[in-house]
Amino acid sequence: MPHEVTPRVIVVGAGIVGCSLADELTARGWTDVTVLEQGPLPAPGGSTSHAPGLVFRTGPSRTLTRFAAYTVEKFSSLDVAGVPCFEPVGGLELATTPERLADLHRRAGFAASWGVSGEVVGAARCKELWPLLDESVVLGGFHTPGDGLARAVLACRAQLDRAVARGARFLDRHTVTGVAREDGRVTGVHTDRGFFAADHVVSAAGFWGPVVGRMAGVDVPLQPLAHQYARTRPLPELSGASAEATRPILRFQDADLYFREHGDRIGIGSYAHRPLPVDPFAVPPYHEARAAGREMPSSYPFTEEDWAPSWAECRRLLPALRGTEIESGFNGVFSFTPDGMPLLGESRELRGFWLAEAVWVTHSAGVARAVAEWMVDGRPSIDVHDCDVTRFEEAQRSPAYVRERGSQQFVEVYDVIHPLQPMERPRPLRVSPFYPRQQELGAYFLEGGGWERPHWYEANAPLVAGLGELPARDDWAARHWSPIAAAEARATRERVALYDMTPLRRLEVTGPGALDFLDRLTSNNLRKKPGAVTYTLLLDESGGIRSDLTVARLGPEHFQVGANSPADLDHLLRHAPDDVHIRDITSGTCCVGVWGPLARDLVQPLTGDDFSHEGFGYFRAKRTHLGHVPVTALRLSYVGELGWELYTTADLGLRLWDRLWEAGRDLGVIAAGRSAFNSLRLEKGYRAWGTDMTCEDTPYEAGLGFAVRMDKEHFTGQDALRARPEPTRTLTPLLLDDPAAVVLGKEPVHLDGVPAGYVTSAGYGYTLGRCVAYAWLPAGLAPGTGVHIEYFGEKLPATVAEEPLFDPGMSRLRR
Ligand code: FAD
Ligand code: THG
Repeated sequence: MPHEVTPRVIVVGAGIVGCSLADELTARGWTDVTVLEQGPLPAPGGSTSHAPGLVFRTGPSRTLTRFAAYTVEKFSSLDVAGVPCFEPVGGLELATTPERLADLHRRAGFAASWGVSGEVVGAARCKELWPLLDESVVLGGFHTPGDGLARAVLACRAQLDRAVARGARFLDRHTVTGVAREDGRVTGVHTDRGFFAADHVVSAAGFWGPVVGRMAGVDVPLQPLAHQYARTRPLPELSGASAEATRPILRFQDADLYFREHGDRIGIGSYAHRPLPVDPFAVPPYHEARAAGREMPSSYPFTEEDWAPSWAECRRLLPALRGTEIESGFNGVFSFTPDGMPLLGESRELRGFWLAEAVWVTHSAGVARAVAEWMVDGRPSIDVHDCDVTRFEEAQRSPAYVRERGSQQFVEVYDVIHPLQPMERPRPLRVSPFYPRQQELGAYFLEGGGWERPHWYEANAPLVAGLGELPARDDWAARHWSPIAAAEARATRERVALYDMTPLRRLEVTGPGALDFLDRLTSNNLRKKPGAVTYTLLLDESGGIRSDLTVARLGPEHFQVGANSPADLDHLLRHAPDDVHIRDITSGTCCVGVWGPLARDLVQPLTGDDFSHEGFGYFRAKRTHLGHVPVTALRLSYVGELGWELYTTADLGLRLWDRLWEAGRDLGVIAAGRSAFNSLRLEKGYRAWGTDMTCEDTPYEAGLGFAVRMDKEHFTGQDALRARPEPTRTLTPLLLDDPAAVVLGKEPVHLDGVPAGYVTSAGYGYTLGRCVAYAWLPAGLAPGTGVHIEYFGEKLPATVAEEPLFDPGMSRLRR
């Protein structure tokens, strides 16, 4: 039998991530795995070595919840000498304020959406679950019986043993000192004990990620911070405890604290203190840390002064602690990223160099499985785009940004975060050329991808009076919202509005091979004459939607691609042959959408070119001049109205804006923001990639089959689509029955009283007079079917609607 050669993999770091990854890789037949660890096994001194191991699965990210669910499932099946790697003691999150209690209902919604069982319970039940609580402090709790405690070091051991049994090697006391490369590919690593050749190197170095990254020339945008963890002396109330822990792991988010039992002691973690950033380049190696009297490199001396306020809160919640003191404590280091999510995936700068970093014990097994699948099969089996290391913009990778955002993530770890809540600093970071005008118009800015994005303009406040009665919103839905958005939506449908589309990613694809390349990579037919614009899908090999794009053919070998995340650029660059050139032109250019029934009346007088329907059809592109400004005009509209996206270089942007503004004055032109934009696109049924659909969904499931040409010669994902059976779930439009009701996204949808799916995006449809919600639901629900959307514990009736919800005859766009 021929000996099957599998790629040589080096994993740097034997924390929970490295150990899990070795297990998952070897389980998939990649058995040539060497894990190099600078410290001594089994507890080499990284974050895992002292992690208290609380595993709460629920949160706003579906991906993280699924990672965590797998960790629970996997660790539950592992033991070392009969000691299980997971204790399903349950989880309990407490509310001591009405706002938190409301938020627990929202979190219960996430749990239901992502398939975690849990319920919001009263104070008495909390007391029953945790008898040491002062019931009078507590308003309620969210109880998740399947959460619990991971024994992280044990789970390392168990997975290490399995990996070794399949052929993996674990070499401790080996410090990786360099990463070797040739022709843009990794070839191995240097260590203090020699060179190790490899086809793939995975950095699972935890908060040392930036150090290993620098060896490879790869940015690793994470900031290590210290976090306080302490144990009390034995409590008489817990004396005789035979088990390590029996009560649920406990969160007291209102005071930034969490708790677990250690036999008859209580362990307490705090995020209440000031951020304590640690320079990963300055962390001493294991033996030096020990020589300096520290337990391990990742644990720093306990700073009493930071603990004091937390200790008071602990004693308020658990009166039994008033009779005891802290026996031991430390400041333990782990990783924070600018958006709080892990860093996963292969570097484009250095092929074969992978990251699996900024990962909690909670998500470790799920992450390891996804990364192993990615390496072995070419892609993970679930959508991980919000963890993909390529997600950051250039402007989000500076050390200063990473430090500032990382620290802010620490501060906000347990905060109630509204889905629209922008980061506070550093702002403003990226602004479009129209920024001064937006400020003059009183823009209410939120932030996305580092960009300042107007959500509405106070200057439009007088228009609200003409709207008639608008339903009142609850406090939560009223955050980062204004009735002005309704007025802006109305003005767009009735007159004309300017939308700043500058943050929309633009890629220029040129060269002799450009057409073949884009045609092969995407699902629609691009073989059209210059001047055509095509809506098309970037699919992966299994037919899942990686992105949706507009491709404008500006010349025989010149295309402008309207894209979504930075991952799109990465994907195109990875696949481009030598005769194709790809440039991200987003930052050097700008875009304004001129949309509404009067858009033609506004634009036509500014140009000598024919902007009539006959002269400039729907989904056509033209290069022209508006006054002094050279523009590329694309006739399409994400808001579903007549008009154009007008692109020019950044230097001319302000001039363009001012010219349009002046020309539109007599037409009643307004500037309109993202809030109206989102409402209008939902009414039109236009999907937002990353929210409504991801690589887990086929075009047929997502209602985008019209953008797939199966009769094309060949494109990525085509074969898989042929093989994929009829959809069992589809992206389904819902209208809320009560004209005053609003949901915001991620809420569970109940069908016949049981959770059957979840809302992707939602927004009030001002033209329709109802809230529109898109949801993943079982396929084949007839329009008119009644469902319920759970919003803060309330079940709001909604009805399956027929698409498109607005202007089915396309009379507004094609004229
Ligand atoms: P690590 O465990 O740090 O492993 C990385 C390894 O890489 C280290 O062993 C290091 O020695 C090695 N390494 C680094 N550089 C090199 C090199 N150049 N050559 C060779 N080896 C190298 N998470 C939870 O889910 N629940 C919790 O309750 C929880 N509580 C926490 C409490 C505290 C006090 C702290 C500090 C963290 C807590 N965490 C918790 C976070 C969690 O511990 C970490 O996120 C997780 O352990 C990280 O695992 P890792 O494998 O990525 O990193
Ligand atoms: N403008 C441009 N590029 C983009 C977007 C954009 N790329 C990314 C993202 N947004 C893509 N999303 C859409 C979604 C819908 C439409 C355009 C871009 C759209 N669809 C019509 C429809 O579904 O009826 C037309 C489809 C067709 O004729 O094939 O307009 O906002 N430049």
